[in-house]
Amino acid sequence: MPTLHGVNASPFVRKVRVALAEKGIQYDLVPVLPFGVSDEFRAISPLGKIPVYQEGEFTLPDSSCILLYLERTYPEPRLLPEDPRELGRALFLEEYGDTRLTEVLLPAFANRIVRAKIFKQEADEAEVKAALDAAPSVFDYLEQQLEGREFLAGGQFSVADIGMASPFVNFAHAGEGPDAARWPKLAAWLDRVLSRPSFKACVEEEKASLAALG
Ligand SMILES: N[C@@H](CCC(=O)N[C@@H](CS)C(=O)NCC(=O)O)C(=O)O
Repeated sequence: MPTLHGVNASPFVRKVRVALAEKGIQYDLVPVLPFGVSDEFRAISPLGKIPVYQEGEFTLPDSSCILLYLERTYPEPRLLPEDPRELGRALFLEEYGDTRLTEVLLPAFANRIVRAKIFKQEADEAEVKAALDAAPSVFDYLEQQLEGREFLAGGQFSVADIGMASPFVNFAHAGEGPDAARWPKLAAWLDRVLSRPSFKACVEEEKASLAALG
């Protein structure tokens, strides 16, 4: 059985878990916290980051690389559009989710959950606010990308939806979400994507882990 190294509340680990669930692949999740990783872990993750996916001797870091590997190895159901332009769009929107969107949405989680609940330090609400100030322009962009579309690319659920929805789960854990009155397409898309069994199973498990932190 494949192994996934990482912790459940990471947006990048979640991307891989959702893809594995969509493709019906069983795996073991081996907990690795992304702080001060061991030399042994660094040997399979040169950047010291989670997730890393492992099948026997084969190891692969980086959620986007893992998703591409899974798509080639387990092609059904497809998580990448066939059309070359939609494929390019899907990969770019996944990248946007991994970078710009994460920059804006993760500070709330990093402060209110990681800092306050795991490290028992005071959340830096000024840092959260600075990140949230950029949220409207990012949400406007997403609202535009969803114009006339049920999913972000290729008329199907894809890596674009996985990569873009995943940081919103952390945002929700931190008590935040986009205003549905101002960004109705974004809110409806998020409901649609997060109500898939693949995402729901992750979110339920994460809520239980976070509740146990007190
Ligand atoms: N591009 C990487 C990003 C992974 C990433 O940043 N993971 C975070 C945890 S959510 C991490 O391991 N951070 C530790 C570090 O940056 O040293 C991917 O898509 O997997």
